[in-house]
Amino acid sequence: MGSTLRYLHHPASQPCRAAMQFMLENNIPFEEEVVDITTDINEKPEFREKYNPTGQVPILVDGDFTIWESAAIAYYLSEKFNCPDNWWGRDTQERGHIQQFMNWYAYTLRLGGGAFHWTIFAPMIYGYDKDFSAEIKRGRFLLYESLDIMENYWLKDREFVCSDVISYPDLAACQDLLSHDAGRIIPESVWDKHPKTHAWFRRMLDRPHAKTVGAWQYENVGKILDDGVKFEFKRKTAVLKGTELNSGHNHGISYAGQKDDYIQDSEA
Ligand SMILES: N[C@@H](CCC(=O)N[C@@H](CS)C(=O)NCC(=O)O)C(=O)O
Repeated sequence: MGSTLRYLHHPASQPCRAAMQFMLENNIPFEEEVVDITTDINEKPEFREKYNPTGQVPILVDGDFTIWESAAIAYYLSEKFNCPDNWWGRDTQERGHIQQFMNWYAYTLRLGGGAFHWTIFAPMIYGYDKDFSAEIKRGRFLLYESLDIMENYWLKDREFVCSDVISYPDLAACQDLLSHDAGRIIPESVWDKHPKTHAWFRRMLDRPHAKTVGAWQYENVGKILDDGVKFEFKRKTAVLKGTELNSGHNHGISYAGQKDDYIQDSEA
């Protein structure tokens, strides 16, 4: 199989954990390298040029081949290591459903991660005196709407989100909800309205590798919530990009209403 796979990630990151769980579930050998996204190391031009122009993790380096986007990493590895076909679909319809889920998830459940990010990490990044209630509200709206669709569509009459066997979307969705669980974002009253989703989530958490990749998050978010621990964030930008309402506390990213030379130039 050639060179050692390098997996650049951070354990607080939902997509990083999902692709890592995929590797562990499939006994894929890799070496992990934690990228400290509490700093701006991943925003530096050298990092972006070498690994990923978006600066985000996870990233997989396989010899002289580099790939980013968690689902693409898992798909690539599934092909490379000839993993069992339950992960990316056993037939045309299952494969279609998996693509459907991953497209839906990217702009719903994933962005609902803002509920966690703006509640738990944002105060440490931007300051405890800032008001993130609008971001949190938006995140919760997306999260709860996603839970409704999980309950009434994806898990309506299936054991796993895309079929009767586990597939990659189960890992992706589970790891997003794991952050909310660690951050105690979802009240019991909301879980009670989503019994199938809650039961599926508990089943997913029982998988040994879900526990392995999720341990850091439960431990450290627990310290924040129970012991008032404050992690030092050296960055001044959102860790979960795309969940900001405006750039008042997110330097370097354009937002509605901001003067944007690039757009003006291309319109000229
Ligand atoms: N769609 C991407 C999302 C990756 C992502 O959101 N990574 C976040 C951590 S959860 C990150 O690297 N944040 C640091 C940053 O944006 O600077 C994937 O699935 O890989």
